Amino acid sequence: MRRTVTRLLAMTALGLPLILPAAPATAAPTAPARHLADVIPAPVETRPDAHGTFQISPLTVIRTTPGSATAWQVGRQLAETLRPATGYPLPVLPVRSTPLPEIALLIGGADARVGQQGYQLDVTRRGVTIRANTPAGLFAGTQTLRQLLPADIESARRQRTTWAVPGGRIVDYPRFAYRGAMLDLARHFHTVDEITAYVDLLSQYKINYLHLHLTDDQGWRIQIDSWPRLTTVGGGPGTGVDGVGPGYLTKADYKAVVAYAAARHITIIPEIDMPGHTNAAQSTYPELNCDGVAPPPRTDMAVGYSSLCINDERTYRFVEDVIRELAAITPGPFLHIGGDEAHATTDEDYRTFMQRVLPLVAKYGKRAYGWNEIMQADPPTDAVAQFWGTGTTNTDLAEAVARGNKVIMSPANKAYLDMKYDRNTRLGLSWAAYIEVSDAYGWDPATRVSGVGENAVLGVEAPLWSETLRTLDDIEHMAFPRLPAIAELGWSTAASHDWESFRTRLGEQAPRWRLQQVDFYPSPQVPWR
Ligand code: TNX
Repeated sequence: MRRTVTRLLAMTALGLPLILPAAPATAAPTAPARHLADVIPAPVETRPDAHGTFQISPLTVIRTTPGSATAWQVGRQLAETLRPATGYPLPVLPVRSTPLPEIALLIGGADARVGQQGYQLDVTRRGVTIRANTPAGLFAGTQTLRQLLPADIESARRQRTTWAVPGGRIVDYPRFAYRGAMLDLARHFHTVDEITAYVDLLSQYKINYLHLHLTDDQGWRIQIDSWPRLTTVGGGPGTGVDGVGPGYLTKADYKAVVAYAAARHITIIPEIDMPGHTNAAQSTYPELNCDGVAPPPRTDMAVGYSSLCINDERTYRFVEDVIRELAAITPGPFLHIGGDEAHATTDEDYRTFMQRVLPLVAKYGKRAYGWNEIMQADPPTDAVAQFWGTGTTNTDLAEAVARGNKVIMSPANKAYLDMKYDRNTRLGLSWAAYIEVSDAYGWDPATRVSGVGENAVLGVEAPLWSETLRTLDDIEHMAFPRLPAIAELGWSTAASHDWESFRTRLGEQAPRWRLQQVDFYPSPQVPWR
């Protein structure tokens, strides 16, 4: 690699301007000057310097910490983001210094506050320097840099002739370590291309976990070798709401999603919902039913009618096979075991089931994660509860927090992306609430539920259930613009929470989304550009 670098440098010094693409035929579109704080999520600290504007030019290089393959990888991703619209070569050079104007991505040397996920970004006339302790922090910094450039940077074609980055310093790091999104593949299947397109959008807003709801009453969407009919039948033709299946992820597909997300510093969390929400498995394998009779497949939207057979050892052989195979292809720390709406399971059976299953998650090296109902089973204190209630009290949850369990906040009437914006929304449900952008933004994860304070909250997650959603456009229309609201609640300080500021910054995202062809909902609450 060294040799390539030297050659590239020599080329750059000698004749690079000669090989630059011709200037675009059309005049550069005008765009307002960006400000350092015009970013979502809002950065912790910004110190603008009006004299420090940097212009990306044909000579700019992206320099990364020598010897760090991961920093170089972040540099390559940044180059790939910036090349189409600028038309500049932006070589990525893992070298100690260059005589050229540079965007430097450096491991180490940042403000001590940035921790494991944050970054420091400095812009002067001579260049941009992003410093972080980890590649994840560098990646977060490059997502900020992207938003500091004119919106045309998102264009797939060369657009304009000047690319200014506003001068000054940003020191930025998250309020919560966990900022998640969830996608439901069971009610309607979503392909690898759709999932990875969603990953691209999530990563721009510093989301670092994607939870995949892989199984439910309507469909089973992940290959399990020891129970092969789960996918060929349970994920086969006619599965999904309204019977529009088939669809499932092979293990190769799943690994491809994991790797794609990892390259964008997003960790995949798989969910197998149990002991309820299991009709797809039970209609495929009769032995998973207490009476040995497979119920018919279901393609309606009802919930709470299915239950695995709690006092049958075959159930636990099945569950252990699934957990073992899934853990083996999941590098992330969490395995989600569902546990919601088990209305067809008695309370006693529910506890019995969870006390058998929770140790299996640990046996295969994973940390158990489940909907808040799992706290009724007194799980070990490293188990994480996902709060999805609409109220502000939950005794089981508060007691679990007192024992030491941590919580992810997904209140259904605030954070559910499948809820309609208002009564006219074409897609989505409304059982929890209508959720306009101001509702999605207008709550605090650390004061939402009594007894669940800042230290008990690991973070936030925005679930997107797919009963009414089929296409990527459908997903985008429900997630945008509310997903960025949840992302800001997870990243930015409570002190910076400010609706007027947020809605203005949100409005400025619209030109980017248009260029990225994101089918967002143009909420009347937002001053769209
Ligand atoms: C409730 S939220 C469910 C899901 C539905 C969703 C629809 C939760 C843990 N369970 O089964 O898809 O509502 O909004």
